[in-house]
Amino acid sequence: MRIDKSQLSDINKIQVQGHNARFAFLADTLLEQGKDVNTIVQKLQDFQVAIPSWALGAGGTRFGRFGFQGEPSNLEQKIDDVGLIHSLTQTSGAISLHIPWDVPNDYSAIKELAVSHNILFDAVNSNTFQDQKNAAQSYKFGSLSNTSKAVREQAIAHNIDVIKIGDKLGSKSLTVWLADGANFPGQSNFQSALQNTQESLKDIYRGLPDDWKLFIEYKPYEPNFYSTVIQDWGTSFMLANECGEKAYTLVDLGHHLPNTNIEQIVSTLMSKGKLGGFHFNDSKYGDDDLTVGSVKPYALFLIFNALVYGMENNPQNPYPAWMIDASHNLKDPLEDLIQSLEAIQEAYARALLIDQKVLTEAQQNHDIVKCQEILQDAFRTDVRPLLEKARLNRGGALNPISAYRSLHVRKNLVNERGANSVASGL
Ligand code: PSV
Ligand code: MN
Repeated sequence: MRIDKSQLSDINKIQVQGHNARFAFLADTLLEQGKDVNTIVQKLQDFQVAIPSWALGAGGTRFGRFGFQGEPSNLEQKIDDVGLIHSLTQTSGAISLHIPWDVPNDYSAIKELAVSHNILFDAVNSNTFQDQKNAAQSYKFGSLSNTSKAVREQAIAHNIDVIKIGDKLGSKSLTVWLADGANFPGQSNFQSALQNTQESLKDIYRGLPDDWKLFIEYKPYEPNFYSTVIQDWGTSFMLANECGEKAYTLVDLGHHLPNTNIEQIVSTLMSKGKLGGFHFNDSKYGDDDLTVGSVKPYALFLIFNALVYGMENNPQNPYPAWMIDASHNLKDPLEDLIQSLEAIQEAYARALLIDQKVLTEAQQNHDIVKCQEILQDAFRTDVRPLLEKARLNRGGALNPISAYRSLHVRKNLVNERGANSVASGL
């Protein structure tokens, strides 16, 4: 199924009057405060978030998986699904592949399909947390950190293969997330595990094309519950620094212990020019992979404040690669992703409302009350008309969820793919 712009403009026609009134009211209010509405809308139009191929099917837990009908069962269908979300939201113009789940059979056909949906290939992800059929070595006791040289070499070679696959598609970055760690005290030697990981990452880095980036993701626990080799941003930062200037830290919002001050981590990394990529999701306890903004929208807003500040003030930091890394057990995965995209755009728009100059002045005067007022005033603003405007300007849906439902997207997908179609992935 494809959604064309004329279908959306028919649906938008019914809603546009309400939008115009909401937008005019907000634009006037913001104008009175001296805010440049057009620039904000343009920034929202330009903001694109990659969708990971593994989030298009229903996620599961170790207790079970409740599939969702009409899931994409191959790479072509996954790209089609991202295309559907992108036509509605106009903010998901990229897909992030996981290898070996998403190895293309016909590269030019896959590239053409992506172009037809206006979709780019974002970072490619390697997988050394599962054993592949007929693999010579097992990752049961780790991959890049393994005590066995043969295992490390297999994992390094896999990462180099992933780079080659990504290169053929036009990707420009490799994300490495390692499950490596220990489940029990005494199981492994922290120093040699870290040293092995560093050497393995350097080998991968040597295989990186000049215009590529290496993103090193961290996570405190799971699947190992005693220790993880790349457990926190400091470890990732140190590894990235040792690899070289094309290596960066990747922040996944779910990969922090409860109450960690993620906005401070973001600021530190950006000031050092080392924040390469960003995975959005929400969490209550750990790597819960919940819909973005569903649990802690204010924390997300504060993180965006740090990101906006960094994007404006840290030329040493590259423009970060944005991706959603979430999945949901119960909802329609596409509706879940649409909700996440909306929450990301909302947090971004609110952060753009903050007058950084006035905030800096208040900070310098130690006017804490004013600082808080500035942040909360932005957070309390209903920015949805700005998001609607950005979508409308790009030919998307004023209200993506209601358009998705009125076009019966899921029903169509089930008809095309069958009720029992299952997606591969996490
Ligand atoms: C596992 O925690 C994980 O969700 C990481 O966040 C990676 O980005 C993703 O899997 C894909 O490997
Ligand atoms: Mn992630």
